[in-house]
Amino acid sequence: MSMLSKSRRLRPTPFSQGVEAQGVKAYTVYNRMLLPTVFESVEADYRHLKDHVQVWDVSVERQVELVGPDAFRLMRRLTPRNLANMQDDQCYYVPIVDQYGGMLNDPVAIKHRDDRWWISIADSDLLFWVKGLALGEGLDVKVFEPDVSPLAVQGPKASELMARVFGDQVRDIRFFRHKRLTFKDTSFVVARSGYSKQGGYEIYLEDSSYGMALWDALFDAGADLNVRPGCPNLIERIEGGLLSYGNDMTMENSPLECGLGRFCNAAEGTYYIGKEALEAEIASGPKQQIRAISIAGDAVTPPAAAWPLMKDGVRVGQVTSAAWSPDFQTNVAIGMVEADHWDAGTVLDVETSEGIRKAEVQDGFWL
Ligand code: THG
Repeated sequence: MSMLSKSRRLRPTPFSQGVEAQGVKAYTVYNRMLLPTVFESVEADYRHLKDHVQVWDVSVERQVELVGPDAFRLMRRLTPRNLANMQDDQCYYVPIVDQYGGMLNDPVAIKHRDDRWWISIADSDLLFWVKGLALGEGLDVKVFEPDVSPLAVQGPKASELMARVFGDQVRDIRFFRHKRLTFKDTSFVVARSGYSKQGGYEIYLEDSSYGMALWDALFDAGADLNVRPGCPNLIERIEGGLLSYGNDMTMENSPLECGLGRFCNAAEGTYYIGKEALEAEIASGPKQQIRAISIAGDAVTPPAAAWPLMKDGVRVGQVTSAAWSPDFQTNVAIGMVEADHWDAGTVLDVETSEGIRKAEVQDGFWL
């Protein structure tokens, strides 16, 4: 494959030096930064993630910070999710939709206080939408991208490694909660979260200059745990049903289509962008929806474009993520399927880049 020309627009991360030194083999571009996709091989990285512990440079999960008296008001405008009971140490997965109910992003919101929030974004320029909304509604809130870069520690030994660096308090952090913990002469927000189903943490590095010190501290402390650099793993995230914005859904899709209907529960009387459109769709039901899909035969080459799902020569959906699963001995996939064909057990044809295969709708992801 051809090379990627680097320039100032492809921003480095505070951990790039470590990622390069430890042998990253491939990157993707995400929020105009480089996100590692392979260290050893996708399958070797998968095995290691499920058995040990990995450190992931997920700085590409950029933060949109909201600060000011109207920060909470702006957050409520931004998402159909009910934020009324959210505590100051919680993180919520929040769909963000436009006035037509189309998904603009599927970030994690981190609440610090009513007047201070981070929105940890997926791959779209959400900052512009949030700044525009604050301006248009005349809200008293500052919206900006802070110098914050998440570093994820994922895998079954994540708690052990984190406890060695941050102390045993990390073990008390519950899922999607966060706590500020000291590191050298500073401190970082540490959350129990991350883009894998293997368990783990995300450290929100504030101040890039501490990046390599944090990176090195984790690798020094975890040598006997077989800690390695890693990254979101294609196979593991498909097995777990973790969606990828821009791949599995776009602005063309509603949160109901994405299977995120449980997060569209804003309190009665709360106005958010997209409310009318979502309420209409809740009444009629979505026309298509995300499904777990298995693809027959030997290992597929993962898709670089959507693969049509066909029934008797008619397109009834598409597969957007697919990979061979060593643990389940089948090709696991994520697809969007029309209502008439989305029941578990339905067999369709999928037009992969290497020919037609049988695809079967599953009753859930591989957990
Ligand atoms: N962590 C942080 N920021 C992120 C991601 C992350 N920004 C980009 C991207 N990932 C956003 N997308 C997701 C998708 C899924 C989850 C988190 C972010 C996730 N889902 C859990 C699940 O589906 O099981 C839990 C959802 C819930 O029940 O609340 O974790 O990974 N900081």
